[in-house]
Amino acid sequence: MGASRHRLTRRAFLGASAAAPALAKGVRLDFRPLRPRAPLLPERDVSTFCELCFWNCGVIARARKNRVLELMGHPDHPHAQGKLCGRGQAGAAFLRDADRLQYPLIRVGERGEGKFKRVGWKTALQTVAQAFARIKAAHGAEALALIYHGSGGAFLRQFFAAYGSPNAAGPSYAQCRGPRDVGFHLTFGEKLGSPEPLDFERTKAMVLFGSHLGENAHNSQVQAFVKARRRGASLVVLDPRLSTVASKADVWLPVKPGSDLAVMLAWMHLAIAEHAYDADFVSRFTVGFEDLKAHVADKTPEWAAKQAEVPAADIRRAWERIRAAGPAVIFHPGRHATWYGEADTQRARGQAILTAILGAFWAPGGLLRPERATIPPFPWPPAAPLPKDVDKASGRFPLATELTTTGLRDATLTGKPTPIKAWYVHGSNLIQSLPDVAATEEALKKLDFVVVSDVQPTEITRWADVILPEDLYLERYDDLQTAGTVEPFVALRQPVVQSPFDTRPAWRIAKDLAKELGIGDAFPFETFEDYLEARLTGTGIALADLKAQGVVKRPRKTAPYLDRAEGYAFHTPSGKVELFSETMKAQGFDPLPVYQPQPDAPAGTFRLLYGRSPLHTFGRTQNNPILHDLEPSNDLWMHPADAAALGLKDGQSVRMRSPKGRTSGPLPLHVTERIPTGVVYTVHGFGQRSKGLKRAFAMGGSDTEVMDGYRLDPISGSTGMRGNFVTIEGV
Ligand SMILES: Nc1nc2c(c(=O)[nH]1)N[C@H]1C(S)=C(S)[C@@H](COP(=O)(O)OP(=O)(O)OC[C@H]3O[C@@H](n4cnc5c(=O)[nH]c(N)nc54)[C@H](O)[C@@H]3O)O[C@H]1N2
Ligand SMILES: Nc1nc2c(c(=O)[nH]1)N[C@H]1C(S)=C(S)[C@@H](COP(=O)(O)OP(=O)(O)OC[C@H]3O[C@@H](n4cnc5c(=O)[nH]c(N)nc54)[C@H](O)[C@@H]3O)O[C@H]1N2
Ligand code: SF4
Ligand SMILES: [Mo]
Repeated sequence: MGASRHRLTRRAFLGASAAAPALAKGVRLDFRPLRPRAPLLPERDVSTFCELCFWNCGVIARARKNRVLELMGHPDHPHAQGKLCGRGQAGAAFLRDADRLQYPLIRVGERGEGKFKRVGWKTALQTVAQAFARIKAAHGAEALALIYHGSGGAFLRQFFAAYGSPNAAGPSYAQCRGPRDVGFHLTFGEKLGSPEPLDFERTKAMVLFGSHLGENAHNSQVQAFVKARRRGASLVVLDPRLSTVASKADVWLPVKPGSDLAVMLAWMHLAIAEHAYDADFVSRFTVGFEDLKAHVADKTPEWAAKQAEVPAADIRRAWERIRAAGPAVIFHPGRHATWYGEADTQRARGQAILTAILGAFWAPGGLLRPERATIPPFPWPPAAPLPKDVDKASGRFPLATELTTTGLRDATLTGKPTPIKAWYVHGSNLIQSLPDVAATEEALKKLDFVVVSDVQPTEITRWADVILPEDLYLERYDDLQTAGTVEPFVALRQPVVQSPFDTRPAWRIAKDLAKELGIGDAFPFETFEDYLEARLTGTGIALADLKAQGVVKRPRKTAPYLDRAEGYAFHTPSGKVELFSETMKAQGFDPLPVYQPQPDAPAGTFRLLYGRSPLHTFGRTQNNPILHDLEPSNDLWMHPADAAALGLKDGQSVRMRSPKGRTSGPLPLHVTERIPTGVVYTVHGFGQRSKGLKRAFAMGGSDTEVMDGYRLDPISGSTGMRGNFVTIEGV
């Protein structure tokens, strides 16, 4: 306020109040009366970590009373680096959303009809406990399946193990990173882990297969990528679509869907033909190089160019950049890798083999050796050994590293190898995350009992017999985060505010359910602080410090790079990096990655491709008030020639239809040359069919809804989802 403005005291203001009628007639007040302001309640900053996606970035939450005012990136948390992505910043908007699940519910109509009545926690938990006890008595505890995603899942898994069921799985394996994990594990004998341990800081070239960074908004990885690019690192992107990151590339290879491996084989061919591979690494640490050499002898860039439908000259141009950078090259292993079936594990093998022969394994600028903080597990009481899970009992997927969700669904439908009679679904909207929705719905109908623990009424909750509403991530404790790639660290999730509703954290639900079932001893702690204290004992970390700081970094115990002179015994059968995999051969799979072309789209249909939006995570953010405002719907990308042939115009509403007649949409058509003909593309997670999500309901279209099936990868057990073809119609 300018110095010339009147400052009015309360007395003067009262004295002037006679002028009020004149003022009311339109005289402008050029002063603001001074009113004694109520002192603001103090603000507090609480450290925690984000749950809007599984990057789990450290957050500093500013709160006053029971309100969160602002969420900020934690400066010391390696996944946040002081920043949050757009989704993370919008997290607090969930807290007072009336659409939230507010109290436990029990089904009153038919299963799937979506009719529920409110009950108390005691009734809800007793209902679950009675059903579980009944099923265990009749079919054994292995007839109970847990399907989970997210931080609270660990406690439910503990509950399932204590109660005797081995059948716990998440879509983050068979619908996400399964083939990648298996391909890298078969080659190096190491877990790849999350975040992907990529040395962006020192890299000289980055090669992305799909991996649409920037649209896929994994916070610190995007930041590291941007810094590497600014530093001058080369960028090669393979993607049939001109993704955001492809538009920034030095070389963009718009490969035909499913042809990445052909290009990789050509690069292996060039590396060997030009003696540009890392002969030292190859001779010290690998087996099967001569087999590989013979395998790629005829895989010239010209051969690959025919498969991938990109110019051979561009494959060579990309190779020149890779060659110049070696061994400081990142062949990004990808994350969502369940694309085309068996080809997926073979594609991951291709990425791993390139990493190896260029010497980029545990090397500066390539893949680095990740290190997690070692915090001893909670001293859980010993439990009886578990029987085999359904995949192991059926003997399928012997090379898989985790149980598959689809294996649980199959066992539910067929009763084989052992029947599954109940699902406990925690933080996973299976209607959106599993391809072949008809099979999921049939399985849900067939089950004796379904319990869903969620925070909002997404589609899966409609199928529940009992709904257990969880606290939101800003209202609860969860297990310690002990991640790390370069810097091992421990981070704490702790309540910032209290839930305004009758909701509870997963750890408490698991513990109380155990008690109801007479196995309360399986959770030998009273409060969550007791649990945390027990885990931190002997670590030198005080809970009070962790609460205050949110993140504690730990010194590394291993070097981030391989010491070649010292050597290393790889955890593979040969003790070496397996370019040629005897393990795969023994199981009847190609021991060297063989390129198999994907079929073209049948006439009149389009291959359905999908990806991410930086403002949404799967189907979990569409109803967030802020994110909904920013991006209420997805759209469907189509090439101008295809749109013209169908007589469709940019911006008009269209619907997707599967061969079995399942439809989704309407959603707006985006006519663009950024994708090839014969392909359509959309962002996953929209087209929600739950009316309880008042903002998100029926906005856009669901890719999953029109995925009639999947191409099974018999190596990892994963479900390739890009072999689905759809027709598009105007509405
Ligand atoms: N904002 C946001 N970020 C996220 C997520 C989110 O929901 N929202 N989810 C997170 C999770 S769990 C995951 S797994 C990741 C997924 O993200 P990514 O691992 O990056 O997923 P991709 O499937 O590799 O990338 C999708 C891209 O693949 C392209 N593509 C399709 N077919 C082919 C092909 O045959 N070859 C090649 N080279 N490219 C192809 C598509 O055009 C699209 O651009 O994102 C993570 N990050
Ligand atoms: N068609 C198709 N299918 C896909 C993908 C795709 O791109 N297209 N992507 C695949 C990938 S990469 C992945 S990782 C999986 C992801 O699959 P899911 O993990 O099943 O992901 P969402 O569909 O987001 O389901 C998350 C559910 O958790 C709930 N939720 C959110 N926060 C919390 C919480 O704090 N506590 C609890 N209890 N619940 C919570 C949400 O409301 C929602 O119902 O999907 C896979 N399936
Ligand atoms: S990347 Fe974004 S949504 Fe994911 S955890 Fe980090 S801030 Fe949250
Ligand atoms: Mo994923």
